[in-house]
Amino acid sequence: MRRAAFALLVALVLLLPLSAPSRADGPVVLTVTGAIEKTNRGPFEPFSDVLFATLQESFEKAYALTLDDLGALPQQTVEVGYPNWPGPVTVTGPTLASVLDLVGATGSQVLVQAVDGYAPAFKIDEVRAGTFVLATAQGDEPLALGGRGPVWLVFPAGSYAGQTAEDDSGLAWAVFHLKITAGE
Ligand SMILES: Nc1nc2c(c(=O)[nH]1)N[C@H]1C(S)=C(S)[C@@H](COP(=O)(O)O)O[C@H]1N2
Ligand SMILES: [Mo]
Repeated sequence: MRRAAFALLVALVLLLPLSAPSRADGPVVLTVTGAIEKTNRGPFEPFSDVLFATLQESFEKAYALTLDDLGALPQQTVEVGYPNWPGPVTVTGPTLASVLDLVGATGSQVLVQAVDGYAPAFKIDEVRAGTFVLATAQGDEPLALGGRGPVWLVFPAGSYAGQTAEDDSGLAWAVFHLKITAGE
């Protein structure tokens, strides 16, 4: 009996690492940090997390996603245009809200940070009420790093209070980091 209990304990300990949410194949393209309930990797590590270090970002909790992870979420296609663009674009990807749900975001603000350090912030209430897409493809073409990809935040005009029809400034391209905070 005691041996059976011990065997059960060993089995449980061996299974523990498997209970963390797993990650689909391929390189991580997006990492969510901050006020989140779920994690699938460890805290900030300065040598490997070098882009975070360069942008003076650090974190305790993080959830890393590959393109396959993003592709496994429900996909939303939107056509969006702004006056300074050559024309409307049709992009596809998971909604920002679905990624916030996946990681159990508990804060009220999300900072959407791109590889060049560009980092607009949005109220999570407005993100949930609107159509904010973490686009990974334009038409049938995956978005390229060097172009607007691999992840481009796309939303139509009027998506947050005060956004004018001309203002496409919050549409961050080459997004690699979502930071969830309590907000102001
Ligand atoms: N990564 C990143 N995304 C960005 C920016 C930026 O500097 N870096 N500029 C923003 C601004 S201010 C505008 S107006 C739009 C359009 O800029 P673009 O012409 O460079 O696409 O992209 C937004 N997304
Ligand atoms: Mo801009």
